[in-house]
Amino acid sequence: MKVPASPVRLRLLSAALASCLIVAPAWAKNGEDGRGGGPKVSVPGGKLGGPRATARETIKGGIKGGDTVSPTADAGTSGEVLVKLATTQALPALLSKYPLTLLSRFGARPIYRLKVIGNVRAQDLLPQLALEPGVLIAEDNPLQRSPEARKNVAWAIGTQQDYVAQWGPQAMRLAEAQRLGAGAGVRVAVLDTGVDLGHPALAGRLLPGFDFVDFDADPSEGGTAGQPSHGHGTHVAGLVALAAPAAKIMPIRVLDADGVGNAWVLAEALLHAIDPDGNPATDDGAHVINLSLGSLSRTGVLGAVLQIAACTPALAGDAVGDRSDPGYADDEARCTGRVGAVVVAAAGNDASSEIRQYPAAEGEYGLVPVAASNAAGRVAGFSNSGGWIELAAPGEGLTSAVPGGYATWSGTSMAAPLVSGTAALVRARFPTMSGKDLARRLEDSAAAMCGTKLRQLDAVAAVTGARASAVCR
Ligand SMILES: [Ca+2]
Ligand SMILES: [Ca+2]
Repeated sequence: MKVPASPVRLRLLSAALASCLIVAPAWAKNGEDGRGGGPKVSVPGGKLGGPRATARETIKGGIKGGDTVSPTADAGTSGEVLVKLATTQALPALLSKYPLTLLSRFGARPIYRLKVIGNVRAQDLLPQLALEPGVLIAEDNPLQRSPEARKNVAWAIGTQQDYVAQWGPQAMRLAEAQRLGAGAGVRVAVLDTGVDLGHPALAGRLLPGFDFVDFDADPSEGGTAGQPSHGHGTHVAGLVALAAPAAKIMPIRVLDADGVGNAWVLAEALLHAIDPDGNPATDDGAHVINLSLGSLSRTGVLGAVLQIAACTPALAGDAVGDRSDPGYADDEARCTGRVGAVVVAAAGNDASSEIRQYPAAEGEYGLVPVAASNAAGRVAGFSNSGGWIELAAPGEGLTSAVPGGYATWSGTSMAAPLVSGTAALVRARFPTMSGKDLARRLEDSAAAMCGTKLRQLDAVAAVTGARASAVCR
């Protein structure tokens, strides 16, 4: 088991929601408080240290700190800098020239989390760092949130009956797809607020996970029902289980009960998901990774880690894709003769065709951004819908598990796990299909929707490879 070396600092949202009335049954076992660290502030926007050629498209004009989205902008974690270097040898020179100290490192890879010492501000160092020889990426460490936490979308109590019979699975033709297979043998990692490990909806479905918030092996949900994202991970995991009942779920806690984490923790968790035992020779990693979270700040380090997860070929000299340092040997070994993971990411709840939520909008191969649709077959009013998104899945008024029972929730966070579960159904039938091809298949097989260029997830078409209806319904 890889255990990260340093504690993570989380920023707590001040907005508390008086939401959820909840009665804890005997099988609910929470009580842990997931909070850590103090309030931290205000480093705007991620910055890439070099030109960035993305795999699928060149993304222009991401949201930057200070833009008009300030109420929802994601500040960086205070005084921290993430760097990706060309070689490990480049680090000592940086540490001697700048007021920086090493907090942690990604295994043997030349990717580091650094702390700024003294009164210097991280954002003042970034432009200089980016110009140093051997520095491929220098950026801050932006907060990551569940999109529902960012928009204060709470859940309402639901029932087990609502869970097993609801509109979403019907709209994506799930029952018919499951007659062809239920996802056996596939591992789906859920990087979220943790899960209720004792929830009946997840019984027999869970693999060992990890808690990157508290750094322990117990990824139970933290906090209490009054906190805006308490239950988020359990809800998401329940929807994966609904879509792929025979798949196994690896719960990894990266967000606290307020739905907040940061980019470094997310990157560490992604690496854990693809290789939980830290041995590239053993095939124990997730085939599908669900990210019902994000940030308005783009980060090159997360892009690099997504490429590692998807086994995207290295690209020497490219800020994100360069893996020429020997520190990436394990990544090459893991990908040799195996296919990469597919990463499914919520597109965000900003009701915008302009705003991009990252990492969903990173534009990497093997990454599927997911918008939310509603029961009328339209894009949900809260969902992002820009041209960088192709796929929508049911995400409005979905019932799933929460600690202590069931709840109905709306968000792109709920749409993503239905896509992840469908990806598991496809992966079970085609174990050698690459993450890149699987992502493409989910999008290409989707059904036309009226009034939008987005297409709706069709589980049957995804599994069979047929093209779904081109006529909107
Ligand atoms: Ca824990
Ligand atoms: Ca392994």
